[in-house]
Amino acid sequence: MPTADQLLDNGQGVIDPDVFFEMNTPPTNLPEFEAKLEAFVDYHQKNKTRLVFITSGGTTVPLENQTVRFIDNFSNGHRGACSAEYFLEAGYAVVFMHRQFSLQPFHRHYTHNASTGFLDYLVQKDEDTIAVNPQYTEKMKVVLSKYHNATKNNRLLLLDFVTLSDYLFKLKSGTRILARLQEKAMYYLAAAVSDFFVPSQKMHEHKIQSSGGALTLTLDQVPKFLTPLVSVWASKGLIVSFKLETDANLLVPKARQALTRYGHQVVVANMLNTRKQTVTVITKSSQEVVSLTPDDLANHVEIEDRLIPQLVHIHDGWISSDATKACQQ
Ligand code: PAZ
Repeated sequence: MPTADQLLDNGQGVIDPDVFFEMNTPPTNLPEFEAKLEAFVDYHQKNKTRLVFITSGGTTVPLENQTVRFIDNFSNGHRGACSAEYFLEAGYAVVFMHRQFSLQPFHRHYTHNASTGFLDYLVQKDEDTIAVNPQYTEKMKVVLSKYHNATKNNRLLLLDFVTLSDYLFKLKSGTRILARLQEKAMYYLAAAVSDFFVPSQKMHEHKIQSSGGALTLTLDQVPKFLTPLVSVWASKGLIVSFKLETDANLLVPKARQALTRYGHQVVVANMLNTRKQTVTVITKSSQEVVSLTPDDLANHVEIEDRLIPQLVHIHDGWISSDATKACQQ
């Protein structure tokens, strides 16, 4: 088998996406992932429901094949979990492909909270009865009803990933399964995906020993998977990618560069420290800043409440432009 170094496609240390899939082993639960997704997509194709494939949370980069240590990132999946709820509200069926144990739609209101743990939401009524603490009942009734509405109508499918490789195999497979929905599918790529990794061929098999002294790591660049995603895997769907920066001067230029390089439809640009208050929605012909006002913040409005309707509107246009193209043929 060729080594990663022999397969560099452009002399800059980046391998071709196809080569990545040849050189890495698919996750063992890929067949189960595919079966669940096939059934969900079939169901919604028959019901003519629009479907959004959301990726959420961060990918890990293992340093050893038998992994003790890995590189991680900051993302806890808030953007993805929150967005899923607003897409459900807008009538979409949602595939929520998330980092295992990151925030999930609806559950997010009661998890990952530094001051309130699961048991704090409960009170003991008598020896045999436990109930929701009355201070949380009103809000919980609303969340529970929306959650039941999504699950009883089979409109929310939860699928997970952990490593970068796991994510990329599932992204490829998942987008190809959704491709049959053509323009009715939206791909909302909010996961924080590592740009660097250790190819399995270069990875230590066992736990790296500290007796070897200081550890020097060399990471390869992750292939640009948006290229095949836009041109082959999901070419008919509406593709929304995210661009995260910490330097405000780079944000819009890098987002525009991504649109030009990959040729997809929308980039949502956000800054690390203000991502919950402001995002910029960028298309080839438009650029709109979506921000929460001080009043919105005081009323606990979430930025996704403003962002998702805009994307649904862009999706409306995408679907009708496709219908127009079909009529003209
Ligand atoms: O998961 P989270 O709510 O903590 O963060 C969301 C986010 C910043 C990861 C997302 O909005 C985003 O920008 N995703 C793409 C990151 C990137 O440029 O790879």
